[in-house]
Amino acid sequence: MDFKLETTDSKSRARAGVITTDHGQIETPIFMPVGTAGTVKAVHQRELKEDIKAEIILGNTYHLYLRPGLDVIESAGGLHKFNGFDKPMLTDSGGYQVYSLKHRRKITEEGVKFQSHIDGSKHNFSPEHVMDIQRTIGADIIMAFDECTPYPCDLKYARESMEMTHRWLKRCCDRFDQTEPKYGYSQTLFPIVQGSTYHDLRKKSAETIASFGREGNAIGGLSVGEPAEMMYETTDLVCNILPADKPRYLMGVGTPENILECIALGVDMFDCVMPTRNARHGLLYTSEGLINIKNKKWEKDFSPIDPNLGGYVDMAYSKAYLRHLVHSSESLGAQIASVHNLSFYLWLVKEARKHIKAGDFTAWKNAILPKISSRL
Ligand code: PRF
Repeated sequence: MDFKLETTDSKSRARAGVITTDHGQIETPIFMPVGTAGTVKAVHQRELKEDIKAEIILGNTYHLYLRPGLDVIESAGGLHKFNGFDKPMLTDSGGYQVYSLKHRRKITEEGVKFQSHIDGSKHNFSPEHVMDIQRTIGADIIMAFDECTPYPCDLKYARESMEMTHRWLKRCCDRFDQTEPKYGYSQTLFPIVQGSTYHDLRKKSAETIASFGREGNAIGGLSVGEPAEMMYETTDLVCNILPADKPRYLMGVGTPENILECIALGVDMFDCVMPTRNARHGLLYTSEGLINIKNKKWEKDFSPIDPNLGGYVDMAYSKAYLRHLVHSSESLGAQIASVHNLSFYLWLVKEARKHIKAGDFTAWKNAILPKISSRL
């Protein structure tokens, strides 16, 4: 993997760059649609590439390991061959998914014992095992095994958890560096900063993670219920420590506003289930503001979903028709809304990139934020 920084904004710390992987290039800042089980829910690969213009998507170690299982993925020749998406992919390590299981898991120094949410079967994830699994899945960027602390989290727990995440990182790096990719293209490992909302812990974690000298770095443990201001403060502090010449990935973030504010702080990569999950519930992000498409207000609004985006579904379908589909629980409603919301997120980061390069990012951000955050 290679990262070239093209422009750094003079009035904020926003950056524009290009990541190159063996499956192609990613222009940053970028949003990565979430494809938990090897599919971005309700979206075809062709729509991902041609309509949404996704440059990289996410998969989840936890879900893919449980179903379809490594045997199937390895027999297919890796996840790219299995799901037909031939552009870059990233897999999350399971650190967050296992944390979300709450009652079905036990964390020790060795790793995590957990029960499948599918059939209750028992499994173990260790840092070494999670590296092996991600070698078999075969994503271009793979994530270290970490513990994502909840919010709020007491200082003692946060410190001990962070220290364990750092020891796990050493084990991840050792295993990763001793093994080879399985499918003839290269993979890279991103470590994850933790430390809850404690500034001294975050500083320590960012310095430790930076000292590993990997090709990119991630920030975890945020967007877990803390106030947005706290997330921005923590992101700011961490971005000031992580090396400027490597991509920075803020995990699981967030709203369009969160994304623009964190781009301003120096984040290059984002992922979040919000655009797809909200789409399935009828909440649409548009260039004019937020729309609850189920509202009666849209019943006879035959205007296109969002003419400013210029994407296929945004022009081909009206608000009234999409309202009807979502109202009737038609699966096409979820499809159109998901393609639309992801198109909006990708449009937003592309606009951000354009304005970083043009030198007017902050003015553009301040002008667009009230508009896209308003409720129509
Ligand atoms: N760790 C991992 N994945 C994640 C997170 C984390 O802390 C988050 C936190 N928002 C989202 N996804 N491994």
